[in-house]
Order: sequence, then structure tokens, then C-alpha cells
Amino acid sequence: AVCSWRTRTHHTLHCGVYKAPQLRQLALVAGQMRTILILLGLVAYAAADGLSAMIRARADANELRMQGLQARLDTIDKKVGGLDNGVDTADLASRVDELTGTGCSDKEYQCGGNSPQCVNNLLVCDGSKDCRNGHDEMNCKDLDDLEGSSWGGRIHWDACGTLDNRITFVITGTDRPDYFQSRVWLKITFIMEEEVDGEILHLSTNTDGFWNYGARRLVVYPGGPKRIGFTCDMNADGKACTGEVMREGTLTHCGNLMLFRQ
Ligand SMILES: [Ca+2]
Repeated sequence: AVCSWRTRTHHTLHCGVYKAPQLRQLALVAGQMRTILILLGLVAYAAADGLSAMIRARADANELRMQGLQARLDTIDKKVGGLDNGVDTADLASRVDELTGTGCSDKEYQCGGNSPQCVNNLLVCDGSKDCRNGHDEMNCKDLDDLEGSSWGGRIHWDACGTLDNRITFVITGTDRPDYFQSRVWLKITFIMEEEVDGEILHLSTNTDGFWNYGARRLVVYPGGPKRIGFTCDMNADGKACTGEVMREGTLTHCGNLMLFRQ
């Protein structure tokens, strides 16, 4: 109806006659465009399909790993079951996780539970639930626990020192800003026991650091005459941590340390 119209001389003009060449060209272009669009769509679909296949494969692998972990945990549970030796399952679960890895990168937190999920460390204890099971907001009481706590242990030097040094430190202050709740900023005083000319000296240093909820890691900024700083990863029961000692500036690996809560 659009193409049929009458001129003033009453000749019927049909679009088939006058409009045809132009329309055929348009139709041709439109057809080509449609083909291109369909091809693009197919490529996008194939890419998306490949991606979702990759994600599926990864999820399947995670699922298998989690099943493996669960099976190991069940075995441990059975062994421990009748003994009633005070070892709790959550502790064992995190130890199994420590031994086998969590399936998440070292900047991520494993949510635990039956459906594996990794969230960035920075989202742990930040005040909103990011894990589907809400696990990232469940153990956020460390702040109260850290303030005033004192720790002691030894540094075993691989470089930067010779004989093992005894080290103790006290967390003298904490600050957890509302805008960055996944970190607790710490004021720390640490005392290094050092032998100088056959005499044992206690060198006290004030420095800063922070507690990383997601990684359950203590980071102490460099201080003292040796300008060393260290990290210490908390074990499951929160009573000991192990870490690495580094030198300021170059962050050269100096040695390892193990600390116990005193
Ligand atoms: Ca969170």
C-alpha cells in the first residue's frame, strides 16, 4: 500500500516499477548487514560459550577439590571421633586447607562451606556480606583480641644477621577506620635481644603495622637498628604465627620467624 500511489494523471505507479532498483540495492545492503550481524552474533556467542565452558570446567575442578577435601576431613573426623582429645573440626578444616591450599589466590579469601567461592581479601570484615554464606563477615572480632596482646619468639636468619635473635613485641594501639574495615592499623613496640661484644642488649623499637583480616596476616613495618620488618600468618587457633623477615627498602628476604602469644 505504501508503494502504490496515483499521480495527478491517474496513472498508477507501482513501486515495482520505479522504486525497484533502489529497493533491490537497499535490500541487498540490508541482507549483507544482516549476514554480518549474524556472523558477529555467532562469534560473540561462541566466545561467550567458550568462556562459560571454561568457568564451568573450573567450577567442576573446584567442586572435585572440595569433595576431596571433605572426604579427607571426614576421614580425620572418624579418626579423631572417639578420642575426644579436644581437637575441634573447624581447626582441622583450616589445617587441611593450609596443607592443600584453598583454591583461591593468595589475595583472596576462601568462603568455605559446600559451594566454593573466593572473594578478595579486602572484602573480608568490611561490614557487608560478600560470600554467599556470609562467612567473610563471621570472624571479625580480632580487633578486641589484638589490642594489648604480646608475642614472643625467635628469628632465624638466612641473611641480615648471624645468630638467631629472640624477639618480643606488644601491640600497644589499634585503629580501624570506618572506610577501611578489612584492615586494623596497629601501633607496635618490639624488642630485639641482641648480643654485642658478649653482652646481651635489649633494643626497643616503636613502629606501625596492620592486621589483614582476609589473610589473617600481621604485617609489621620496618624499624630498629637493622631496619627489618616482618609478616606473620596466624595459625588456626590464633595462638601462634609464622612469617618472613625482610629488610626495608630492598625487601630482601632476611629469615623466618615463629611467634607465640604470651
Ligand atoms: Ca565483606
